[in-house]
Amino acid sequence: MSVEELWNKLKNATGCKSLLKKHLTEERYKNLKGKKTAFGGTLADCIRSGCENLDSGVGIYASDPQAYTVFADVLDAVIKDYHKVDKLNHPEPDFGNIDKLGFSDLDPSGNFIISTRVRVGRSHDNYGFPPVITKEQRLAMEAATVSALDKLKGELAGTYYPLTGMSRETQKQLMDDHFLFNDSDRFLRDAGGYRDWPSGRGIYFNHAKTFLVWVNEEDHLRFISMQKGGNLGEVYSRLVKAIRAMESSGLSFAKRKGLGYLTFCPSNLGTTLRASVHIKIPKLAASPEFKAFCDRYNIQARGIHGEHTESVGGVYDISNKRRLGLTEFEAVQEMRRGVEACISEEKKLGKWWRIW
Ligand code: ADP
Ligand code: CIR
Repeated sequence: MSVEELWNKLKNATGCKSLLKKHLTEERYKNLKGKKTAFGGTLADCIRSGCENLDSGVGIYASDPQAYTVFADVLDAVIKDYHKVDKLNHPEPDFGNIDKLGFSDLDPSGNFIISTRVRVGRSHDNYGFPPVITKEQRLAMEAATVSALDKLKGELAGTYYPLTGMSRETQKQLMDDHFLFNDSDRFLRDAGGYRDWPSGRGIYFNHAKTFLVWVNEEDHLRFISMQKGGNLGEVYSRLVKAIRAMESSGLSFAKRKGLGYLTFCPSNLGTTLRASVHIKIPKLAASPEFKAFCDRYNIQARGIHGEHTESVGGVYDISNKRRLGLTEFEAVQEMRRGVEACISEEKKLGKWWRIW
């Protein structure tokens, strides 16, 4: 579809609640429709997914790092709305003191939290995002990444497994165990996320599968630390060490003053950090107050197979919703407070159920 067709579809949509629909006004559309980034990215590349999928929550992606400047008129409005900030003055990275975090296991009883995961996204400054990157560029970026990963030592040392050539059974097992990404997100597909699939994609993990790197999934890179149970302190500290090691391995990551680290989706900008638990909260989740509860703590509930999936057996993925306008340490603290509140509320509801 041409940019005009995409725009008309969005303009005429009724019941569409996306941030794209809200912020791409006629005036902004007219001003931006003819623009192009140095990577060749257009307004159509940014809005295609949100116009094809009118049930999008955000609805817009950045075609490449420069889109945040060229299409700032609409992207800035979406970013402020999603992250609930008035100004785009994201602070410099601050991971806190990992030797003195002040939190460790959020669920020593082991009754609620099944596993804990913290991830960040990183982009290479000199490559476009999925709508514009070529197969050759993606392969070159994969090679540069793998040579940096090869330098990791100690607990972080591991092996890179390209998706090309990986058996379907191995892929399925890694996905079922929540380690590997899949290729079935229609929002990402329509944004160009699966072009030339599986070429240039892959996963790196250490022996214990507690540190993983996704290459060329939604973002150029995703660094992930995860383990069973609720020890957020261990998971977060491992991730911070990994980020520092990757930064000193010669890779340079896209970052802008006021926006923080750049990612494909504006919902991930800033810290790019999503700290999550898989947690058993069947009673709280069934309560009519659950949505308001999540909003109050700035947390987001997802199903257990990732975004846009359903919960299974009352187990939810609970994470910090905001990633921009606060430091990495503050984002993790926001998630910690939300998870502690979930546990305490679930316990309270459990008591009431027993009395009745
Ligand atoms: P992200 O945007 O953080 O990459 P997704 O929602 O796409 O997250 O999920 C990616 C994968 O990570 C999915 O398989 C999901 O089940 C898994 N995952 C997320 N949080 C946890 C967690 N706390 N424990 C185990 N797996 C998790
Ligand atoms: C949406 O707008 O609902 C999708 N494009 C997803 C937005 C946030 N998620 C993401 O980046 N993975």
